[in-house]
Amino acid sequence: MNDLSRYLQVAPEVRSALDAGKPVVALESTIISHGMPYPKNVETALHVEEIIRQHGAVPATIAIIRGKMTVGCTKEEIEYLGKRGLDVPKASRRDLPVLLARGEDGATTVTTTMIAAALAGIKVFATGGIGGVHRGAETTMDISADLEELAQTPVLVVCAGCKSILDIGLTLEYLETKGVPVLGYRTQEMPAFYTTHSGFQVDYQMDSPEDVAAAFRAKLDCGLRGGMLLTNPIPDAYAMDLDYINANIQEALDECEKLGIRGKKITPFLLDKIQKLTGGKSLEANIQLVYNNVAVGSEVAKALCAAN
Ligand code: PSU
Ligand code: MN
Repeated sequence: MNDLSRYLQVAPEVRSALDAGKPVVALESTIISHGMPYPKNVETALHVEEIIRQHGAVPATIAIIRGKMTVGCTKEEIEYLGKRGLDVPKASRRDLPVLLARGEDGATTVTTTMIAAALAGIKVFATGGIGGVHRGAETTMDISADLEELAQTPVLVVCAGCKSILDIGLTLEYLETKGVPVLGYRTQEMPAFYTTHSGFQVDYQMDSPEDVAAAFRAKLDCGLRGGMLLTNPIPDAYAMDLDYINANIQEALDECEKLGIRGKKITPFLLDKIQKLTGGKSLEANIQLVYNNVAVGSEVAKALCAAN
C-alpha cells in the first residue's frame, strides 16, 4: 500500500492555495532549529511568514512533526522547533525514512524541504544559504545532499548563494555537472551569503521575477529533472566586510578541524561559531538576507502562477 498521507500533512490554508493556483512559498526548519539561536530564530521565522503574506503569497514552513512531513507549520510548531533547537534532529534525505517510521520530529534541511515541497505541489522555496562542496572535500568527500536534491527535485530554491565555509568554485562545478541552472537575481556575480562578492559568475543574470518564472516553467514543461537555484545578493546596507567575515570564517574552520567535528554537525557548528566570533553581527546579516530572499521568492511564486 502506498499511502503518502500517513507521512505527509499539508495545512488547510496551504492546500487550498495550491488547489486554487495561488502562490505558495516553502520555508525550511533547519535554519530555525540549527541555524539561529532562540528566540531570534522564532522571531525571524514568524516575520518571514509575514513578509510572504505582505507580498500576497502563502507561507509554508516545513518540518517533520511526530513522523509527518508537515507542510505549513503552525505558530506553536515553529515556537516548539525553535525552543528545542539542537534537540530536534537535523533531517536530510537519508534520515527521512527512519524519522517518519518512528514518529519522530526533524528539522528539514534544504534537501528534505525540497522533497516535502515537491510532494505537496509547491514550486518555490526560499531560505538563507544552501549546503555545498566543503573546502577539502577532495579528501573528506563532504558534499551536501542539497546539491543532489537540486539535481533531481523540481523546486526553485531562492538563496543568498553559499557561505565561503564552502568551496564555492567546486560547488558551482558540481551544480554544472548535475545540470542545475544557477541564476543571479539582478547580478552576474554569485553572491557569497554575507557579501555580494565571491569572484565567481552565475550562469545567467535574471532581471525580473517573470524572467525567473519563465526559465523555471521551461524546465518543467520540458521534463528536465531537478530544480534551479536563484541566488539573490544580500542588500548592500547589510553586507559585511569581506576581509572581516573571511577571517572569522577561517577561524571557525580551524576550530572545527581542531575539535575533529564531522558529518552533519559541521555546518551547524560553523554557523554558530561565526555568529559568536562576530558578536551577533553575522546573525543580523543572516536574518536580513533571509527577509530579502523570501520577498523575491514570493514575487517569483506569483509570476509562476500568473504564467500558468
Ligand atoms: N547554510 C546556511 N544556513 C543554514 C544551512 C546552510 O547558511 O541553516 C543549513 C540548511 O538547512 C542546509 C544545511 O540545507 O544546513 C546543509 O547542511 P549540510 O552541509 O550538512 O548538508
Ligand atoms: Mn556534510
